[in-house]
Amino acid sequence: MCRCIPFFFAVVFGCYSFGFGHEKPNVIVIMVDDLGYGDVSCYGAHSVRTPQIDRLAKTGLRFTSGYCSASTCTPTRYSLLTGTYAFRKKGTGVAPPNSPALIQPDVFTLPKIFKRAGYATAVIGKWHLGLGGASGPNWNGELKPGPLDIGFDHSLILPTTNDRVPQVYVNDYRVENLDPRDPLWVGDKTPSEDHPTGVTHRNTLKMDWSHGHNQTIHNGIGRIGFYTGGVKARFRDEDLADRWVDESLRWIEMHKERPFFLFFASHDLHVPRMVHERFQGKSSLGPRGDAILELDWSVGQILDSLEKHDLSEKTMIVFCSDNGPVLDDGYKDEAIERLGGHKPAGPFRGGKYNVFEGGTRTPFIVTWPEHVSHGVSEEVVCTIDLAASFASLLQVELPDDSCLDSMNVMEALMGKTSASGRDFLVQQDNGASGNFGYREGKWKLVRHKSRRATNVELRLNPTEMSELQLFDLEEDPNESDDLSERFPEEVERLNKALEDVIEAGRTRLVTTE
Ligand code: NG6
Ligand code: CA
Repeated sequence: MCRCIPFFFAVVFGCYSFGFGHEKPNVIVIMVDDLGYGDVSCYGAHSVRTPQIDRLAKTGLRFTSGYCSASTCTPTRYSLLTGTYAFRKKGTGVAPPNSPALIQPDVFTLPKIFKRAGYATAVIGKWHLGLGGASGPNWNGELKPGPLDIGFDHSLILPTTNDRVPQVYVNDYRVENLDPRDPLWVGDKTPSEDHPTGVTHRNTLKMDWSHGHNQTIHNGIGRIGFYTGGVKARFRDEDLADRWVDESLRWIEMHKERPFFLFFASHDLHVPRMVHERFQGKSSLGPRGDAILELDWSVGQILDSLEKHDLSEKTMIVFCSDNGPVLDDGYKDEAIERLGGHKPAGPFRGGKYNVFEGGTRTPFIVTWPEHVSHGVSEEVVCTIDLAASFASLLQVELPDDSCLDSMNVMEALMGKTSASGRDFLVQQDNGASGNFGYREGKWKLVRHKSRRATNVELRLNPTEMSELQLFDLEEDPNESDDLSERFPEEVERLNKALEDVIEAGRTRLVTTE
C-alpha cells in the first residue's frame, strides 16, 4: 500500500482504464446485512460452512482489508450509492420507517454511472435509504422519489429493515399487492389504545424481543414502529430470501443479452432472523447461523443462474457486508447462547455500531474470471470506492461535484500486482456521535468524541472509552493495546489528518488531465 502521500497533496491523473480489451462486464454487488468478517468459512469460520461464498473466494480475490464505510446500514448504503461519506450529510443514520428519500434525484450515483455506460440496472432486497419527498413515503400512492429516481431501472425492495414496519415489498413505485380498500398506515405512535403490540400480546409472539421491537406485531414478531392495513401486501419473513432470489434470477435472465448492474441487497442476517423453514435449525449457531446458511444458498443461486446463462465469465461480482456483526440485536434468538467458539468478527474487536475494526472490516470478495486475479489481497479497499472505480472501468466521467470521497481503486480490486488500495480510510459509526476510526497503513486512530462505544465485545452494553486511542494493526489487529501514550505525535498527526478529511468537505480530487 502506498502510505506516504497525504490525500490533499495527491494528484490524480485521469482515469484508469482497461481500454476495453473486453466486453463491459455485468456487475453484481452483493451487500449482506450485518455479516461479520469471521462469519463465512473462507474467512475462517468453522462453526458454520459457506460453500457458495467460498466458491466466490476460490474463483476471485479475497480482501483481508476490505471495508464498508460505516458500522450501520443506512450510512454505508448511502456512501456506496453516492460515493460520499454519510457523515457529510445530516440525517443519514439508521433511517426510521417513515424516512423520506435520503438521496435526491439530482445526485450523481453509482447506478447512474452504469446507466451512462448503457447498463440495465436494478436493486433487489433491502433499501433503507428512505422513500418519498420531505413529508415521507406516501404508502398508498407513488413512493417517489425512490430507487428509480437515482439510477435504477427496476427495484424490488424491503423499504427499511425487516424489523421496522411495514413488512411489505415495494415494487418500483408501489407497495406490491396493496388493496386500496385496505390502506396502509405507518406511524411512530400507537393508532389506538387497543392496538396489539409486543408488550400487550407478548405471550403470542413466535420470536420474543429482548429490547425494543415491541410495537406492532406481524407474523408473530414485534417490530419497530406501528402500522395497520395493507394486510394482503404483507410478507412472511420466512419468504424474503426466496423472493430476492426469484426476482434476481428473473431479472438476470431478462437482461442476459446486455450489460447489467444488479445491487443484490440481502436482508440476511439482520434481525428478526426468521429464515425459511428449510434452513431453520440447520446450523449449530441458532437463527443467526441459519441466516448465514440462507444467505449462502442465495449466493449459490445467483452463481448457478450466471452459469446457466453462460454469464459467469462476463460478470464481475463484489461481495461485501453493510456493517459488522451483532449478536443480540433486539430479539431472543440465542445468538449469544449458541455462539460457542464462533468469532463473528474474526480476529477483530468490535462490530456493528462502533468504529473498531469489527464494525467495518468485512468479507470483501471480487470475482471476474480471467480479469480479476485469484487469491488474497491485503490492499485497503472500501465500498465507498465502487463509484469511482467503476466509473474508471467504464470510462464514465464523474461530475466534479459528485462522489466526493470515492477513490478509484479498480486496479487493486482487479488484483493488478502493482496496484495500491487506499492510502487512508475513514470509518464512521451511525453518524451523530463524532466517533471515527482513521486508518493509515498499520496505524489506526480510534476517536471517541462521545467517550463511549457500544457492542465492543459483541454485547450491546455501552463501554467507556478514552477520546483518542492508537493501535498498530499489524502487531495488534484486535486493537487491544492502546499506544497513544507511547506515540503522541502519531496521535496528533492522524487526528489532524482526520480533521482535515472532515473539514475539507471532500477527499476525491478533481481530475487533472
Ligand atoms: C437499531 C435496532 C436494531 C437494528 C438497527 C439498524 C433497536 C433496539 N435496535 O436501532 O435492531 O434495527 O437499529 O440496523 O431498535 S441496520 O443494520 O439497519 O443499521
Ligand atoms: Ca446492517
